[in-house]
Amino acid sequence: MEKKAYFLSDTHLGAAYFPDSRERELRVVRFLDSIKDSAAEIYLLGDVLDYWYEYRYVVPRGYTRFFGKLAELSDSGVKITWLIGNHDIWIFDYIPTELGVRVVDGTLVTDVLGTTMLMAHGDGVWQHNTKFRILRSLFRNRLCQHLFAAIHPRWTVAFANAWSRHSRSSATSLTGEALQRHDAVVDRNIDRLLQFSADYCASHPECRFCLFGHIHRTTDLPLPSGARMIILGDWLTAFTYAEFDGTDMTLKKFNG
Ligand SMILES: [Mn+2]
Repeated sequence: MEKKAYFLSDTHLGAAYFPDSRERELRVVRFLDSIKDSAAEIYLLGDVLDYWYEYRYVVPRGYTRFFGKLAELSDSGVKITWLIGNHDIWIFDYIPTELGVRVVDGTLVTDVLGTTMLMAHGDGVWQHNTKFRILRSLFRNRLCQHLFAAIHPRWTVAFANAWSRHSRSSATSLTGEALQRHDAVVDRNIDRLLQFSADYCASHPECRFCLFGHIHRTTDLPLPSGARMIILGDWLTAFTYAEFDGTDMTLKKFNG
């Protein structure tokens, strides 16, 4: 069988603000199961888990079926790459060693079945405001991480879930003008990714695809170089993924 590469992002497993967390996890597992024979490579483009913090000797509960399926696929020879998003920043050595997954922080340019692609979660690709940049550097600061890890998880997990629930529910319960404003921000962010991709491909014509997550809106746009920019959607409401067969890239919806 011809081997393929698959791309998905923003499964936000464990998200407390979304109903049927277990069913969403099982759906991702069914998807991974459905591609296990055809997949040579799988790319997870961030925000795979809604919140994750690896301590040195313990890890958060949950995700058993998902982790088990990733381990099964990686043990059977599928190359799995997990790009860190803005929700699953704190992956250290547990997920790579336990699941056999390559974890990448930042932008990855790589060869996929003979084709050069650029991929990133999608936050931090363009120039953000000061608050965003300070938070981002605090979250990635080793000292801050050690201090955070010293607080008992009964406090930090509750805090993280509350924060996540607040930032998401303020985006999902919008109507009228507020919704229009939100959509305008999404449009602007897509434009920024498009500009970034166009600039990159202008100086790197070998790059054929720029792939992102984060935006939660499935998008497939041509770039001036002839390459394409693809935004993968999400697994909260869209259940979309991209499939690459070595020649063609197709955005698909998983109905299983
Ligand atoms: Mn994100």
